[in-house]
Amino acid sequence: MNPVLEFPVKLETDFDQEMAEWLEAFDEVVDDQGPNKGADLLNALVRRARDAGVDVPVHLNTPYLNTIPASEEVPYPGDRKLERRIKSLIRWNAMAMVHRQNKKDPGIGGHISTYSSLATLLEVGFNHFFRASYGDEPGDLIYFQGHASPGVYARAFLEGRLSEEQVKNFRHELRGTPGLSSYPHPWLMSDFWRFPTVSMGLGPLNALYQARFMQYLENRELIKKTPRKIWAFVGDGETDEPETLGSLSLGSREKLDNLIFVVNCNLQRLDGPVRGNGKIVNELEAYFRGAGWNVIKVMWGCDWDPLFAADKTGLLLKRMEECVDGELQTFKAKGGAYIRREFFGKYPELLKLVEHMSDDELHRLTRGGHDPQKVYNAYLRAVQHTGSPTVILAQTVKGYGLGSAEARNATHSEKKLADQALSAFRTRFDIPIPESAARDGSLYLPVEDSEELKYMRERRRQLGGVIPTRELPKLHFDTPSIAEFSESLAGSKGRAVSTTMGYVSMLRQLLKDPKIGKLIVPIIPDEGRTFGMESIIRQVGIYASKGQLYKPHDQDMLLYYREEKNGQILEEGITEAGSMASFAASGTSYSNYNVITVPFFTYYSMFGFQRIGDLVWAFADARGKGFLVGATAGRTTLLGEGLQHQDGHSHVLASTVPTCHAYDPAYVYEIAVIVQDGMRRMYELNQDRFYYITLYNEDYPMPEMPKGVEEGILRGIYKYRESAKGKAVVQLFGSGPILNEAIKAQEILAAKYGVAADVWSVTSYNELRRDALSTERWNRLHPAESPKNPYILNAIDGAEGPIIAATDYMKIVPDQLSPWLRERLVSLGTDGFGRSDNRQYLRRHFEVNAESIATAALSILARHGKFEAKRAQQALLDLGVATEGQDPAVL
Ligand SMILES: Cc1ncc(C[n+]2csc(CCOP(=O)(O)OP(=O)(O)O)c2C)c(N)n1
Ligand SMILES: [Mg+2]
Repeated sequence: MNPVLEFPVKLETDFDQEMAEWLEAFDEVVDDQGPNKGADLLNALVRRARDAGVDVPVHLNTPYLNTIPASEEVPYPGDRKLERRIKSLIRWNAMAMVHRQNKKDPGIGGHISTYSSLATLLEVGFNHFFRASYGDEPGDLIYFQGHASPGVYARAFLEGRLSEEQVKNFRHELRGTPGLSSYPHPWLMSDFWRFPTVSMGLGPLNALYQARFMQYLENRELIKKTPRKIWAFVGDGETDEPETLGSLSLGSREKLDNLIFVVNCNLQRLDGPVRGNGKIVNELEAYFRGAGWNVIKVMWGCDWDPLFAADKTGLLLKRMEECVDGELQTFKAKGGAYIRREFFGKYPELLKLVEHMSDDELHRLTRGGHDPQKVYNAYLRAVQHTGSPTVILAQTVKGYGLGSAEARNATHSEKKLADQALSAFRTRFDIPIPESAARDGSLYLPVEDSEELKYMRERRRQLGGVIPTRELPKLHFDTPSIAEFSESLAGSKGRAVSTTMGYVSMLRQLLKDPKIGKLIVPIIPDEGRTFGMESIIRQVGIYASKGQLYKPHDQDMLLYYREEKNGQILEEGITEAGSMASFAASGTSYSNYNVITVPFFTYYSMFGFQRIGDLVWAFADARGKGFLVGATAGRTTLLGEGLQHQDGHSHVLASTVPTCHAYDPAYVYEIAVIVQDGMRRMYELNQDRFYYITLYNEDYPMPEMPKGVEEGILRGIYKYRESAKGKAVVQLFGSGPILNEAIKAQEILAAKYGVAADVWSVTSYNELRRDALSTERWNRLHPAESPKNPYILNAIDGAEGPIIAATDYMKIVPDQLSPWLRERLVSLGTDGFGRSDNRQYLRRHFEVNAESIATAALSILARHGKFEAKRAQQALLDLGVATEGQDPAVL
């Protein structure tokens, strides 16, 4: 029995006496019959108390102690001395790489205090837990705390995976020798890092959904079941991000015992304490426990064990529990004498408890996260635990070992150490380099056949190889030929359908494909019905790890709500962030699981980029592939929903992501061409890119694909309908459903004003701009050679007159081409806040209807002296375009 739980301290009243008897009886049950019977007894008592009307509070916190009592620990399996030595060398090199770089290049930055608090937590993992493979199967997936990257590099340096040259180029990525990126970026170090984690909160969220995706792949028999784990190292400050804690219940709901979070509770964030006036460990314990996670606290090192054992009254625990984190931090910052006076000194009994210890010994009393024995036992429990995910709350010291920077508020921003601190570091961790080299922050690499290097390598060999590494296995993918999309290419034969409907039937076809159908991962955040995806739910089922435990009320209907253990759809509920995390897991499965999966994440376009843009950015960094599909797109096409639903800017945001290829198709055959080519590029040609496609809910007849337009669709523009009335004097560009408005405008211009216009479908201004920029760059860099034309200019070669570009997105989308189209270009778009109304009124309001397009053409023709100005003015009146109203962009 743990002595600190003994009670009462003093038996002063009859009630104290009675309580002592109850506790003694309870102790007997536990001692004689085991802890389970103790728990039964307690539960029965709680039930009885509730029946009797006693208000029994729910406690989610356990005492401020290690969850695993010392008596239950197993001995450490490694060579503690050698491991400490290795860890010291890593600590040194991690610190030295930041220090020397900042000496050389002031302001280049980097972090030394995060890794210093994390070193033991990582090293125990590297030496005993993190498997790089399970036989032929891939190994554990580790999400590293981003700011601890110098420590991860320092280990790889000792392992001989990174050269001294590379390490010396930490944060110097643009020099002759490749350098090391500041943080985990697969884009920049594609054979090293797997997961971008440095934007706080994204790592834990992605890890959580990764764990679920791993089970999904197992349950769908796309990968073998292995004991593989996902480890996510999380900062305690990072837990303030809603993404970190916002989806915890998924872990327990799905029984993700393949997932382990390790929260590095160094009690500090960047500016100061995480919970100076409270206790972050208690707060997190309650949070995780409440969400059904297995919680293991690693609070105190082995050197506290004898003190706890000697403290028969529970006073030491009481003292710990009454300290807020701000005090705990101060104790570490101020040293042993202060700890004796302020911590132990509060109670004479506690002073007596430590009277045999020096001030220095008191200062060195270890926090749990720095004690390999405690950490090892926590990890062992975590990997053995079944039925729920585990969180390890490990108490550490920020800036551990950095002398004067230890546990200081400013430690996070410390980039350099003073000479004296460097010397002290060198002495404390016994780094065998001369004093002068230490002051320069020289790196230290032991000789090749040193005990340290041999031990490290052997440990990693036993664990299946080195970590982190990102692999790129050669995988085969059979892209369906374009002929297999024939239904989508054939048009709707006059039937009015939306691009969303066309896309859904295309997806249904793809899901039936005998070769790649099973690899498709449809992801929806509770909008399946909005997009008419019921038929897909019926066809392939919703993934539900438990199957369907109830009879759905609509079971008798054809399109019932079908959940299955091997269902294919990830129906995430109302979480775009969670869905995006699933998209990331699927979009990188080619590297993490050696299996290509093709995610189609279909969502309400407004709640995409602007809501979860940072996750999209991380997805691109991770070299994710797949299709983001923004449905109910367009500020005037989505009717009725108003300001917070009508998306007129996601294409602007999409344009900011370098690997995102964004398309705004008008017709279903355009979508088919884009999707087919996209699969070919991503999975056959292994291009690191992904797609954003907007879909609309406006019904209109889908034409059959004209001949020879494929290249234009993919590159961004093709002529859709030539003027029927002689050579055009004006060009009309349209995208999405606004293409139909351009066609109507063409008819108005011809019929009422005798003006001939061509109509072009612009599927992607973003693609056209990227092509033009790269051509222009080439021209700039090769002034002696004849200049090349960007695709846009070649495409419209010979087309005369001004260009009216109309879109359901902001004017800045077509304006992207203004450097090349210059004064020819007039953009009409939906700048401003949306409104609740129908399409007719919305398009009139935003001036993107056929009448606005036609009059814009007349207006610019008039300015160019090609049309009578008065007639143009009259046309505005005749066609009902308000000329004196306020600009919708500012309304
Ligand atoms: C989304 C986001 N906001 C802000 C930052 C800047 N930032 C970098 S580290 C840090 C403090 C981290 O504290 P904690 O999570 O406790 O990690 P520690 O370094 O203490 O282990 C902050 C605010 C960031 N990286 N990401
Ligand atoms: Mg912290």
